[in-house]
Amino acid sequence: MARDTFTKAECLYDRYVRKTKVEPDQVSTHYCPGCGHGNVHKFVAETIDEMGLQDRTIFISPVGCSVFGYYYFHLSNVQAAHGRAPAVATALKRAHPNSIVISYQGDGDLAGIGGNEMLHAANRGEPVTMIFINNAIYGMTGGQMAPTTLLGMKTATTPAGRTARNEGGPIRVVELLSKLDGPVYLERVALTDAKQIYRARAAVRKAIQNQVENRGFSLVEILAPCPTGWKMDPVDARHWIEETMMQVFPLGVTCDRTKEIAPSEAKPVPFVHTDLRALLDIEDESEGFAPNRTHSEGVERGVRLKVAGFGGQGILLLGQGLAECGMGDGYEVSWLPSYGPEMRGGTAHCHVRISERPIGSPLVAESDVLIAMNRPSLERFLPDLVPGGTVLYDSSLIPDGVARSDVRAVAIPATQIANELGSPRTANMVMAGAFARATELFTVDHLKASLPRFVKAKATLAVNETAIDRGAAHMEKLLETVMT
Ligand SMILES: Cc1ncc(C[n+]2csc(CCOP(=O)(O)OP(=O)(O)O)c2C)c(N)n1
Ligand code: SF4
Repeated sequence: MARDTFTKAECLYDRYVRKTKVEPDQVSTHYCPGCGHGNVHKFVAETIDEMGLQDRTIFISPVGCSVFGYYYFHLSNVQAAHGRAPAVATALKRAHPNSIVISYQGDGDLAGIGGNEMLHAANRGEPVTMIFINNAIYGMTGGQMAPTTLLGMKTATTPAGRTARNEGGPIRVVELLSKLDGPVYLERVALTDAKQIYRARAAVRKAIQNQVENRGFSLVEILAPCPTGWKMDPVDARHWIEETMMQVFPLGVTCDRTKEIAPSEAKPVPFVHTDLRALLDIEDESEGFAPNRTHSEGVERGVRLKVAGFGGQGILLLGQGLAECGMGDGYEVSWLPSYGPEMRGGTAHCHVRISERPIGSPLVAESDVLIAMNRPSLERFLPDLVPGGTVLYDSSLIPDGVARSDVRAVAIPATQIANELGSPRTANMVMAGAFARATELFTVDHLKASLPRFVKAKATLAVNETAIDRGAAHMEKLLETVMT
């Protein structure tokens, strides 16, 4: 007897292991009952299985309810910043032309904050697949108006209903993009009844197939229910799409040039290597201390550093200075400042990486070294320091030390030394000197030579140099004590 067996697609995880400690191991998704995202995840996953693309596919999840795509898809996953998925997709596809890049976005993400990104990726005809979930609302944040919200529709931000005069009319994405030369395939489908769901599945399949055959940019807009945001039950939500949404967003293909373009092999986009400094006519500031590093043999040198303190202590400058100096010394470096309420008196911090190898991410989740310039910063970032790591802390402001016995705690009275120099703001450079001496990633002389690259007030160069020397000397003394 013939029997159909329905199984979960291979490229969806068996169990959805989440970060949360409350429900770490789940068989259900986080989506609300009746939500359209689940359907579409299934189409994408089944198509990838059918076409044998699991090892080649990179799924880009957006900011929105589908942000957790990586909990479900057993693929390469990248989670993009709000609206930036088309730019991320562009970069990934250009860097890995043989990969299958799927940008999956909601209407707030794709047509709102990321409207420009979407438009230009389509206009450039990037050969990627974009799946656009149009549920006429910002689902994740509680139902605010989206660019696709219908006129008259009441949302959290249009309590009296959207009006053309105040908010403009709903943006019809596939019609808009059809006026461009870039796209090869644009279609709007809907998750209403079985027939339309089947069509939606076929459209997703075609958009992915186009990429496999390297035909060009494809986007499928899917009218999807958001029962929670619409305050409807799942059945009414599907009817509402049919009766109301489809009047404004008619289903159908708005562009199909697929047949005009022969299948081909994806080729890398030629990348022109240019001497940017020469091109931009930038003075070579590194003159005087040209990179002098040869990569060390055996042990790889480098550091994942967090620098933290309060606004006004020159925390970001300290991190930037160490990164600048590392760069001048031939290291790969990154500096990631954290801006925010910290600027107004709370904690300020930055992430710095200095490495002999290319740096994958500027984020420092776990640090090897922490420079803590006040107590709140120490408390906040000490847990991220790896066992055996080093914390340099300003003992003038943190007199009671460090409450961890598995790390090396080094007390540097940075503020006191800076005060002795008559320049309290140089406490950061005292720390920089101590850091240079402690890590020996670069010499103290080199650090001083690089000062003009990041200290703008030239009149303060001399006192900053002295502060570096004092920090290094203090560290030297501590090291001597340990050795003897
Ligand atoms: C830069 C930035 N701005 C705003 C937000 C808040 N935010 C999170 S999700 C979201 C809207 C998502 O709506 P949509 O793209 O329609 O996806 P849905 O949740 O409906 O699937 C917003 C505005 C954010 N996280 N980041
Ligand atoms: S809020 Fe809407 S889009 Fe988000 S999970 Fe719930 S039903 Fe889906």
